[in-house]
Amino acid sequence: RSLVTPCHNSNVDFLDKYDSQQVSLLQEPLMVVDQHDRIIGRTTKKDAHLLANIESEPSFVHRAFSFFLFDISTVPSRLILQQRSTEKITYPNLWANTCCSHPLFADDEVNGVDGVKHAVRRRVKVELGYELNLDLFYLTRIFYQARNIPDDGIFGESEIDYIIVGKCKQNTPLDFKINKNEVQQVRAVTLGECEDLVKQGVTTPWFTRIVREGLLAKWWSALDKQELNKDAETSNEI
Ligand code: DMA
Ligand code: MN
Repeated sequence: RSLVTPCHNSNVDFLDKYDSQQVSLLQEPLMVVDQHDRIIGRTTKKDAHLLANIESEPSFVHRAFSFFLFDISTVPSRLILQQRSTEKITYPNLWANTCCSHPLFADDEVNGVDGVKHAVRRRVKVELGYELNLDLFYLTRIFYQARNIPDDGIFGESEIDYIIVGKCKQNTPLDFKINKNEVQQVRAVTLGECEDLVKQGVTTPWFTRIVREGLLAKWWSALDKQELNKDAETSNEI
């Protein structure tokens, strides 16, 4: 298969209830990948997130990223969290890591870890109004599926998610110019405060899982030990 574009639900009538700016972004071209994260086709953000497509073809998976920016100028260090805007079609109003989105099916974003880092810089600029002039590190990839929250019966997620980390040494939130259509607010929080937000039930499913499974704590301790000075090896393990 060179092209995978399931379209069970291609009419746009049901999109009327969502924010028009967010609806227009559903036309973005995304990569469809196999279980080893090899690119096997191209789809749209809309088709990639339609539950009808995900549920009828569980192997219909797209490439995504989750970016974690740590402010290491304080002790303890802090992670920048964002609260998603009310306008987001998926997971509105919930708290998550610094920035999440998708590398596009486009020349400068299809090329593995480098392509994903390009997407991280692009989306941090769009969502937070911030030029990321610092090194980014690739840690691992996670396979992730979920229904939307609140569950609209229309959208969900089915993706291979690249975990990308950055370290900064300034009071970064003050430098952000947040895009209100994407983000309500940002906060710099300790690991304990992340765990509290998860307990309150106000975090996205992927962030909740990363915290509950101890992954965030593991990544955080790698920062403190200064271990994070290069990309992890990419392997076929996902
Ligand atoms: C999608 O994030 C990526 C993950 C890891 C769930 P998103 O819904 O914030 O994407 P976008 O900002 O492009 O709408
Ligand atoms: Mn996605």
